[in-house]
Amino acid sequence: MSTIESLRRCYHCGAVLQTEDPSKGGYIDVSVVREHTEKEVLLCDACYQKQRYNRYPAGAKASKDFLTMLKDARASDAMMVNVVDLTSFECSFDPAVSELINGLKMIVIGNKRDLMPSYRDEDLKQYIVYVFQEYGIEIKPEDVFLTSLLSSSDITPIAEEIQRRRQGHDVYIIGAAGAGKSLFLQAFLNTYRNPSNHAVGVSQYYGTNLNVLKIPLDSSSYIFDTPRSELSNSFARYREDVALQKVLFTDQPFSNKKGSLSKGGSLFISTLARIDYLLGQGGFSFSSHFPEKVQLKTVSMKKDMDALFMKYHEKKALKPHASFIHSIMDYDVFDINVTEIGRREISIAGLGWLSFKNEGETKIRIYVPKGIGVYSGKAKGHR
Ligand SMILES: Nc1nc2c(ncn2[C@@H]2O[C@H](COP(=O)(O)OP(=O)(O)OP(=O)(O)O)[C@@H](O)[C@H]2O)c(=O)[nH]1
Ligand SMILES: [Mg+2]
Repeated sequence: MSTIESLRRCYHCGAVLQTEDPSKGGYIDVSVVREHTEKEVLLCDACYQKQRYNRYPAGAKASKDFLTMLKDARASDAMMVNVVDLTSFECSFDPAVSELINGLKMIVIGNKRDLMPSYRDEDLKQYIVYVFQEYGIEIKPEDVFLTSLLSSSDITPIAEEIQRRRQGHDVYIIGAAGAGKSLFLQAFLNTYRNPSNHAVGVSQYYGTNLNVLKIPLDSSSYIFDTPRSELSNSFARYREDVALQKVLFTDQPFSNKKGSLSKGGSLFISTLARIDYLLGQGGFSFSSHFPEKVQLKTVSMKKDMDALFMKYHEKKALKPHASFIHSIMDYDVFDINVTEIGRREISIAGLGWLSFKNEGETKIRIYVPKGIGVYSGKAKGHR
């Protein structure tokens, strides 16, 4: 009589587990099979890696109500004033939003210019165009305006441009949490005289639960300030952590520090994030851009880097303290494989960025609190 053997399969992808050929599906290291009983659930090595590493970083996600509002805006051929935080907008794109706003009349306000004085205006405008294009939104450098709305609120040229471009249509101010929408609106109101009998006020947007500020532009059109996104994938989501927000929402230029890591070494960005240098040509030299009061620490290869990182966290040895982190499992971990040659950048939503020159293949592992966005792309040019 022949025997029937039940084959073990990967719990995640369903591939039949095998220990012979790492290049084929379902491969699992033989030691893992030996260490686990027949009854335990097993993952093939590829799926195991994906469980902890290489998952996509959290994307920005607009609420259903917000999308309903944008559909309405699109149907009425409205104009978009898209406010972005220049220091951190790369992770703020929701594909559903991009699709709805692409092709509409649009200007982009690149705000918080004051935080990055070493960059040239033209380079920043080009960079915004490049990132928007990466997300499928076509804009030109002349659609981009740079502002420092915290310190200077004269936006007369921008207000005039909006009036000129909107062609009688409504205007929607959109942008990620903390980008500067409300400051923009305040600055706009400084230049504003109500030309209608309608009052300026907050009301519920038709068909949604959103409370929007409505400012009449003439007897039949309005400018809408849309509310903060509750679904932020940036550090702006930790609103209740006042001490942290004080450090991150700064009026001092980001500090630009040079540093380097040897293979296996790590950069602790306080304990808000961590970057490990896994693989590359020689050492990893970088230029870091974070708010001045975020303390950095470089560490050379350690047997148990996670334990050391958590020790720094528990002892509050680096500032600002990440009060919402309780263990290493509160971080998402991603591997970034950079193969494009030239100046590249890795940015962490709402925190800052690292730029570096890539000369071959560089492999970096990044730890961020769960739900925080991470972006890897071409670097912004700077002097
Ligand atoms: N340094 C600097 N900080 C700014 C600038 N604009 C905004 N900020 C900071 O960012 C914070 C948020 O600005 P808001 O105008 O409230 O942003 P918002 O887009 O309305 O944010 P939500 O309503 O939460 O979506 C401000 O309180 C400032 O601390 C700027 O030009 N420079
Ligand atoms: Mg606001």
